[in-house]
Amino acid sequence: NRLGIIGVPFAKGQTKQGVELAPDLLRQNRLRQVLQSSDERLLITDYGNLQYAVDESLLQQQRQHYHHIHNYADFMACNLALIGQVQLMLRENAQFLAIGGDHAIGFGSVAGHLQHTPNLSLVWIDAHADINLHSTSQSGNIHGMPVSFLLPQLRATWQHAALDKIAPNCLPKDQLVYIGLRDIDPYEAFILNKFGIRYYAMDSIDRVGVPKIIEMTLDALSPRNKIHVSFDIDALDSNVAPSTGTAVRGGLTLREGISIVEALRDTKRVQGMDLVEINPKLGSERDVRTTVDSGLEILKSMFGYRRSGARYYSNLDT
Ligand code: DIR
Ligand code: MN
Ligand code: MN
Ligand code: MN
Repeated sequence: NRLGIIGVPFAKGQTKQGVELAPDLLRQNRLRQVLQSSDERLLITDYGNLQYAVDESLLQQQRQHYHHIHNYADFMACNLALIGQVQLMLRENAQFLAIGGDHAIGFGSVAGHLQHTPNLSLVWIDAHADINLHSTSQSGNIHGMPVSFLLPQLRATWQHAALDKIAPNCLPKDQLVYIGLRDIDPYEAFILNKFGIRYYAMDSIDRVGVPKIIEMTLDALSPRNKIHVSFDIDALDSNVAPSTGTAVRGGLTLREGISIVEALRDTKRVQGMDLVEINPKLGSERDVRTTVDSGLEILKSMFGYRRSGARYYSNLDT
C-alpha cells in the first residue's frame, strides 16, 4: 500500500508565525518510522515540502477583488500547486497525507483529491467550521474559509477566482460531515443551517457519544465514495493539543480523536488526509512535544496502528 506525503509549510491563512515549521518538525520526530512501524507493508514516499510562486495575475486579482482579506494571492498560488501535487501523488500512490501549515491548505488538498476522484466524501474534524466567505469573515484569515471554495453552493461567491477552471469538481454538500465544532461564527452557523450541512458539534458528541456520531457520519456518506479526512489539531482539547493558533477548550479527548480516526480507517475508503495547525512556536517546549505526540498518535491510527494489536495492514488493497 503506497502512501505519499507532502509537507505544505503555508502560514499565511492566519496571522501567527510558526505553523510552517510543523512538517519538518514531524519528520524530525520520526513521522516516517512511526508510520512504518504501525504498518510494515506501507510503502512511504515523502515528496518534501510544497513550493509555489505567486504570479502577477493573482496579485492583480487580490488588489482588485480580495484586498479586504489577508494574502489571497499566496493562498491561491499555494493551493494551485497543491491541487497538482495531490493529483500526482494519487497517480503514484493509493493514499496521500498533506501536513500543514494552516488549514487554508484544506482547499487545495480536497480540491486536488476531487479532481482525481470525483466521488468523494469529506470529514472535517475541527473546532471551527472554516466555511466563511470573504464577505462574512470577521478576521480576514483565509484558514477560516477553505470549505467555501469546495461547495457548489458557495464557490460562486469567489467569482473572480476562476474556480471552474482551477478545480471543476466540487463537493456535494451532503457528502460533507463536520465533527468536533465548538467555535462557530454567527454567519457560519447561518450558512450551515441554510444549506442543511451536517455537523456534529461537541454538544452532540456529549449527548450521544462518539460511537453514535461515527455511525451517523458513515450513514450520511455514500458507501461507494472514497473519503478525505481533514484533521485540524485544534479539534482535540487544548490539554492534548496546546500548541495551535486558535485553541479552544472543551474539545475531543485524544482517545475520542483516535476512536474517530480508527473508525474512518476501518471503512478502507480513506484515500487522503490532512493534518494541520500544529504551531511549534506557541506554548512551552512541553506543550509542543504534547501536541506533536498527539498528532503522531492520530496519524498512526489512520495509517496502520491498532490498539487491539490486530494487524489489518493496508487500508485500501485488502
Ligand atoms: C474564525 C476562526 N472562524 C475565522 N477560524 C479558525 O477567523 O474565520 N480558526 N479556522 O482555526
Ligand atoms: Mn488512484
Ligand atoms: Mn480548521
Ligand atoms: Mn480550527
